[in-house]
Amino acid sequence: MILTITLNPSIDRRYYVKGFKKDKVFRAENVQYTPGGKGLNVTRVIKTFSDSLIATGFIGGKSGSFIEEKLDELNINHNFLSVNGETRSCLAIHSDDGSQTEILEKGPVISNEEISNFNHLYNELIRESEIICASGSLPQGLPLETYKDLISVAKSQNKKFILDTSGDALKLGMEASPFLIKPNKDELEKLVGHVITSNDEIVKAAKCLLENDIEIVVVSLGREGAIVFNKGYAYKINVPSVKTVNSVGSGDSMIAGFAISLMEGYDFEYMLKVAAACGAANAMEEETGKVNINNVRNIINGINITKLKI
Ligand code: TA6
Repeated sequence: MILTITLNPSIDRRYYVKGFKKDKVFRAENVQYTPGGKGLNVTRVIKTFSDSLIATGFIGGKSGSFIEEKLDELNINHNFLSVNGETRSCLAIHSDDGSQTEILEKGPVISNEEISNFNHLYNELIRESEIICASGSLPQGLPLETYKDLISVAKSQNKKFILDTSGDALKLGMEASPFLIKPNKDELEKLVGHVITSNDEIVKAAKCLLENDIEIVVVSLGREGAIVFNKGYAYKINVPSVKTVNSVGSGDSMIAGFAISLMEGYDFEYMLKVAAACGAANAMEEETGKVNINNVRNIINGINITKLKI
């Protein structure tokens, strides 16, 4: 089973606004509210392929209830820790010029007691899970070492832990050697402390990350696909171009593809294709964190992988 962790979930509010500019008043033409936060986007894509899944994290207030109702409607198993704070919203404003502007709230302040209660819940839920996916930012009140501690517990029980976050939470999480991380180019530059301008520099930077005893390093490159590093090889994944409607959540969908592939025991290169195809298929959908299985299958057939010794 896959356990997804969303410590800072969100109601993702997506607006389509023609001619969007700052300092003006607009009426949104198309509004969508979805249970979001990176981990819940991952969750909803996993659900497209398998029911062997449970979602956890912190949830609070009316926004939290909205999210739990939506997950119930989607028949997604969940067991969140209720907190006093209010679960946040994240806004994505899309416009006819193809732009998308995101405004991400910080999320609620989590108390020490709530953190302790979550750790007990996590230790319960992890028993039945082979793969753990933790994605997204930390809400206020959580120590920057939170992911590092969760990974250490998972590794002590030989569970595979996939971590998709950024900044110091990622840097510290890496110290516990998660099974897979997926920094995008910006996150990779922050990790190595310098600008990256070529694929050679990506390779060099990723090799440093592999030294943390991380099994798989995925550097997601948006429309350029991704470069995956594992056991002394770099795999450049070339994805066929797709009609992009909304690319928000594509990185999360890629994580879902890796989790599903690990659970199903797919061979390594097929896993790369599934993950990259999920990312591309998500961009074809208006809804964040959604893929159409037929699109995933068609994209897989169009993917080629270049394998290089590093
Ligand atoms: O990756 C897209 C997205 O998950 C949005 O749906 C929004 O929820 C945002 O990222 C949250 O990011 P964060 O890193 O704060 O968890």
